[in-house]
Amino acid sequence: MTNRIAALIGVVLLAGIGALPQSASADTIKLGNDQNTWKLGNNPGVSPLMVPVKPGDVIEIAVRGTHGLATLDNPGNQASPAPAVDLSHILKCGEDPASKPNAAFQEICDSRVGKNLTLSMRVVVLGSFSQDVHFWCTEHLNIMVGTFKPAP
Ligand SMILES: [Cu+2]
Repeated sequence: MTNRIAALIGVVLLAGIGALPQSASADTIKLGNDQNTWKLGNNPGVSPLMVPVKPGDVIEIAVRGTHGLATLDNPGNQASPAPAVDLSHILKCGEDPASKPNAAFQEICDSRVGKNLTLSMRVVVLGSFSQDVHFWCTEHLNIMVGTFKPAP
């Protein structure tokens, strides 16, 4: 316990003097929709939407209307080869990590009991995330697409 506290103090001190790179801090990435396009934070919606993320970041996906997110094997707006849903990129709640060795994201399984309910899902970016992962809307398919990209 003492070691953990000492390590924590060390991190705080390093952060205070700017020794830690910017990428050391995890961010919450808010992914939403603007009609039938994805949008990042308060920016206008575009398709395809590029979403820079890094390991440790939490992606919170909250939509208005009927939309959902599914990862793909190819860019969602690509003609050939046509994209297909490929959920091997995301470890869903309750799934055995061994069943998806290539997963770059993991769904966060937080209990909502006793909290205000929101129509959202959250995933955390895993340390294995190192290359583009494409996605589209489960309802609007190739007209509502995006890509999670390694943050520079
Ligand atoms: Cu949609």
